[in-house]
Amino acid sequence: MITNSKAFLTLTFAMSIGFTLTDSVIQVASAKFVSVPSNYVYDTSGRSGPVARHDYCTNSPDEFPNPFGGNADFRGPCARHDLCYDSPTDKKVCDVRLLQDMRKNCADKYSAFNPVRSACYDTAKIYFAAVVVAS
Ligand SMILES: [Ca+2]
Repeated sequence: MITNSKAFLTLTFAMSIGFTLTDSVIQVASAKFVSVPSNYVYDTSGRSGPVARHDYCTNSPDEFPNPFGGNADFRGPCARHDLCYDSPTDKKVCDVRLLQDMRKNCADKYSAFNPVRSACYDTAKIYFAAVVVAS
């Protein structure tokens, strides 16, 4: 698990190499649940795609661990991120999309009035920072 100070450092690093995480970049219009695509084959044996490991979130947990109830599911966003890396799409576009997709699943799971939603958003940002550093 990534500590908060490491998350801060990685996030600062992500922003220093050209990411600008303004609200307009990460805010999403709809909170529709992002599922695992039907063409995604889960495989933990190693490098399964041309670039990405098809193991959902690789070095991070596949869910936001809600201490008060149900977890938000990040498998769909991570699976789409893996497929995006294997496509010609720019990595930065894939990374921002991952953040947007995780936020969608946070918003799908927790209402706007639930404080767990913002904790889930924070976790999404940490994951985002982690993939940026790992790539
Ligand atoms: Ca992966």
